[in-house]
Parts: sequence; C-alpha cells; structure tokens
Amino acid sequence: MNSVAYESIQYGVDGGIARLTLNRPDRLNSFNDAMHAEVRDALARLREDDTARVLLITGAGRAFCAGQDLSDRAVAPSAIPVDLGASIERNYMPLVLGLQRLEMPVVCGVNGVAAGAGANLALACDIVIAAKSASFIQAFCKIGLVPDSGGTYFLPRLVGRARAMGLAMLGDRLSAEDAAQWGLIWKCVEDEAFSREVEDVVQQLASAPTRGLAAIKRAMNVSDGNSLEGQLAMERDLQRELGYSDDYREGVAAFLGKRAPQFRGR
Ligand code: LHQ
Repeated sequence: MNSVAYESIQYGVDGGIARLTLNRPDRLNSFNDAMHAEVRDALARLREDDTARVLLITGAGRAFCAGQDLSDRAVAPSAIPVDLGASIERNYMPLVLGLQRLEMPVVCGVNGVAAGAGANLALACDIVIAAKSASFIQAFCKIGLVPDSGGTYFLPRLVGRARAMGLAMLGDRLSAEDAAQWGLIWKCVEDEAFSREVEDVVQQLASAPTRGLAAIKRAMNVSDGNSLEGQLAMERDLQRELGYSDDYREGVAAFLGKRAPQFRGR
C-alpha cells in the first residue's frame, strides 16, 4: 500500500486501485481551501503513478460531499467583497478538468448526500454508483449562485434541459433511485450492497485494459462538440493506436484461446 498522510482526505494506491476519500465528516466533507490543496496534490501524485489503473472517490461518514464549505474564509461574504470566481478558478476548475483528463477510469461511490459542488464533482466522474439512501441536491440556487463544477454542462447532457432546469432552479433533493432512473448516474444500489458493488466495479476496472478505457473516456468527452465525421476520425485514430497495444494482443489471444485475459494496462 502506497499511501500519503493528509488531514482532510485519505489517499492511497494498492493493487492498481487509487482510493481518495473526502474526510471531513463533521462538515459533511465540504471543501475548504486546504482540502482542495490536498486533493490537487493527490491527483498530481496519481498522474505520476504508473501502478494505478482506476481512481475511486468516496466520502467518509454519512455524506459524500456538501460542496463548498460555506464557512471557509475564502468564500464567506464579509465587509470586503469576495471574488468567488477566484476560488472557482483556483479550486473547482482544476478539479473537474483534472478528473476528466485523467488517463484512467474514475469511479465515484456516492455514500450519502451530494450537494452543490459535491453533486457536480460526482457527475464529473466516469462511473457513479450511489447508495440508495444517498441523494443529489443542486443547492446553489438557494444561496443565489449558479451550478458550478460543470453542473450547467453535465446536467442538461445527462438528463435533458427540462429536468436540468428543475434541478438547478428548484434545488430539490433528488433521490439516488430517481438519479439512476433519470440517467444522471450509472447505478443506485441498496445500502447494504453498496460497498461490495463499488469494490467489484473498481476491481474489474483495475484489471481491465487501462489504455483502452482511457481512450473511451477521451472519445466520449469530446463527442458533444464533434460532428459525426470528426468523431469517426477520432475513433479511427484511437483504434489505430490501441491496435499496437499489448492489451489488444492479449485480449484477442485470450478470446481465441478460450481463456481469461491478463491485461497489464499497456
Ligand atoms: C456545512 C455545509 C457546507 C459548511 C453542511 N458548509 N458547513 C463554490 C465556490 C465559492 C463559493 C460558493 O460555492 C461554491 C460551490 C458550492 O458548492 S455552493 C453550495 C454549497 N453547499 C450547500 O449549499 C449545501 C449546504 N448544506 C446543506 O444544505 C445541508 O447540510 C445538506 C442538505 C447537505 C445536509 O443536510 P443535513 O443532513 O440536515 O445536515 P446538516 O445541515 O445538519 O449539516 C451537518 C453539519 O454540517 C452542520 O453543522 P453543525 O455544526 O450544525 O453540525 C452543517 O452546518 C454542516 N455543513 N454543509 N456546505
């Protein structure tokens, strides 16, 4: 186990699985500047770690993440006006872009309530599994703000404009079950089955063809802004690249040999 000591998060890599747990349970794992800095540091280490093949993000305690810590001095309205844009630029933009650009699958295990930027952090991940008792709240409208961390990007793409508008303007709590039914997340599972289910998925991804999965992610992430022709060309280029990989060779050999493949992520 290769782990680093942090105060607001837990982070370690073992057996190809990087685990990042938001760990300020008494504040419902809301983000302050210090926690952002630790997450940035962990993601920088992860990018340099060639043993890691999947990232799992989850929360400690009863919540996943309540978004921005509204009591943090960096964002608290006071006599001196605060520039929230600076906080977004310093913290949330690199976080969301960092996860999207990470060359491996990112699984989000939503163990409890995900509110504000916490909800949209989950949506920025590649596979989101929520416990049945979890929920999603676009809380921004309740304090006069706009959904950030990609909320206005991901929501209409995932659930359509009508539902995106309802969520963003009313700020209602969406149950994990409805989130799955609406196509906001991959799956909602019973609370008792949650840890097992998340573990099964990350184990599967840790022994999958990592380069191929990274290419799937790259293609999906640009597909909205691309024409069909552009996307077909991208698929061609990615397929060309992957056709030279060890994992493609192994996958085909295993299929023809009627045995389980041993992918190395190369
Ligand atoms: C919190 C928080 C919290 C501090 C619970 N902060 N203490 C980006 C950049 C710049 C500026 C602003 O925003 C952003 C992005 C954003 O994320 S804006 C949205 C920020 N988040 C929210 O507005 C959500 C606020 N939290 C809630 O609405 C509720 O806490 C939820 C619905 C998440 C959970 O409700 P409950 O289960 O009833 O728990 P609770 O409200 O009793 O919270 C437990 C404790 O955690 C409590 O403290 P206390 O000392 O009374 O035990 C809360 O004050 C604290 N807490 N969220 N974001």
